[in-house]
Amino acid sequence: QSSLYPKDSLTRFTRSLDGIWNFRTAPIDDPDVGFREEWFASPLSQTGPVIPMPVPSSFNDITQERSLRDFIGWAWYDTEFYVDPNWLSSDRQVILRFSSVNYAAKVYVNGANLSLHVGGHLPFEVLVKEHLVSNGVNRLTVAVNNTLDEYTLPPAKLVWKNGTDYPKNFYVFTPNFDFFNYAGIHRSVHLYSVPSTFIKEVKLAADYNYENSSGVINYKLNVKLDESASKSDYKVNLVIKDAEDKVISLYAGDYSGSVTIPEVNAWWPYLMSPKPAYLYKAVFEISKGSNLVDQYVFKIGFRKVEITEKQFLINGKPFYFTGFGRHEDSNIRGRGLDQVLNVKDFNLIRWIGANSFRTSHYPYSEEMMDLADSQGIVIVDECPAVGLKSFDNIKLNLHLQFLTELIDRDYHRPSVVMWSIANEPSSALSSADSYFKTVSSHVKQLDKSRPITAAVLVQLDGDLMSQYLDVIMINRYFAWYSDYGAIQVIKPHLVDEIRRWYKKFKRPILISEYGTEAIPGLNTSPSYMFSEDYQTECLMEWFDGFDQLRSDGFFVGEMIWNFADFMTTQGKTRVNGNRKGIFTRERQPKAAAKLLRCRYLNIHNASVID
Ligand code: E9O
Repeated sequence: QSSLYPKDSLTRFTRSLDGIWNFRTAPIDDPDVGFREEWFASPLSQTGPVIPMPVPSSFNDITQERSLRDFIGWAWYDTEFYVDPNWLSSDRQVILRFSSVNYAAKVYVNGANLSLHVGGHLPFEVLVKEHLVSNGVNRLTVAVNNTLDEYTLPPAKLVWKNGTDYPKNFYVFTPNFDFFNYAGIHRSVHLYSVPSTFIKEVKLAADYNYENSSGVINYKLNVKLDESASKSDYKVNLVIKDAEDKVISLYAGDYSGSVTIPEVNAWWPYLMSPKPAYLYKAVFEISKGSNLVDQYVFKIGFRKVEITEKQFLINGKPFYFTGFGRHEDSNIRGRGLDQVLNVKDFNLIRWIGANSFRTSHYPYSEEMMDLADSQGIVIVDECPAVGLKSFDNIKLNLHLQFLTELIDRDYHRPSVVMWSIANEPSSALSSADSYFKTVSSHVKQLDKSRPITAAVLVQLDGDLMSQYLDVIMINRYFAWYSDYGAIQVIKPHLVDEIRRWYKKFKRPILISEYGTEAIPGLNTSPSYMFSEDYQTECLMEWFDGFDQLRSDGFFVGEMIWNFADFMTTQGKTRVNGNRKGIFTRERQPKAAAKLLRCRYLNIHNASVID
């Protein structure tokens, strides 16, 4: 169940439970011991030895233990906190919210089991007031399971090796994807206080009409009513304020409605306007008589996304994606939320002239999405459907559920221009046809305003997914995963193949992955794979090819793989991770960064002088 991000307002008060929690893992050969011995019934430190564990963070890289880095199974966390007695009064509710726990989580408050949640990247919350006390300390226990298998999304393979030539309890864990399966409480944990009748969800869209510069807000409130209350007791107000906090519209309406504002500043992407990312505030209020009951404030941007047979349009103007595939990944923290890193990354994105990125291969933090909204960085919002090598109903149901939760969470965001429903599935299998038909019509039903896309890897002849996409994204690695060292194949392969895709499907196409690995400081002439020279020389060929395709008129963007080096599962092609970054994992530029910067800024007619 998705939810509004916890924010303070006149009626809401939030507190973070982030900090250093206690932590221990269940032994590999007795994964369920924590449930059997009820580790949630007392402080975790009384059940056995615990170590300090930061929240939010992945747990994998915090200690010096290989066994914890590679751990699979149940990991236990707990923390203690006090609650303001006013929070427990009869006209209030208290909500506990997790923004991301990878992969499955069981939540206990003062020993009571309140929630089991599945899915590693989307928020969930529970009402907790009746389990809290104000005359003593409260304990929050979370059991996290990071096991991925054929029944999870993303999927993986877990194989136990029982031969006498293997040590006891030896397993091989092989995800169907290369990025490291970081795990733990990855984003913030909030406790927040709301009135007992409160705004639970808002479906909110701000559309821009570029013919006459007007804006239209459509909304639908889902209000959780106090037991004794009825819907008609309440009035709904919507106040729109501009960036200077001036009220520009007051609307007394219903639980759903539509408001037109005759003249608005549009939300424009970075580099597409001297005044990008203009945000308004939409203040939702419910009141009873003259009493304000609840208030929630959104930031919104008016913009319109459209596609033609050839073009991707934002506010009626052709948009060309200059961007990246990315990861939430950094040293020590793994996939843990890090606001310092997020702000730095956005500065790098702007410095290099990127206007967009894809949230490969899972939903990113709401904090990151806020930065995209406020800085005009366009987002292709991807769900965690990576590594689909077979299709069945268990996967399909998870896939639909995660897409519903993602769209609930991000629907109001101006930065989000497309939903990406998968990355590199085995879309040539005959079972892929009905599978993607169902997924795509599910998304269409939830959002009619945004195109659907996905990243395709299979060949044109076999692919059964693209027919259900509005925009086709293609991942290609000429002269990297094939034709090693043969830089000269890149341009002809690219131009020939992409033209054939367009001829068949007649819809906008972009390259969502291409690139090579490069070890910074490794320089070779003539160029040789893994050197910075090889990466830059390949890029020049790709760029030439992109320019040829651009002149055809249907090619709408280039997203390089990857923004930065990132950690992977160990393997013979991985030298301390995937090194296809334009930046290192520490966010320093490789040689290719300057080249890419000149290209991106030139495309947008922006100055390359710092
Ligand atoms: C998905 C991404 O998460 N695409 C992969 C990226 C990579 O660098 C990975 O990090 O490995 C590329 C898949 C390309 C497979 C090509 C195989 C072709 C053999 C001839």
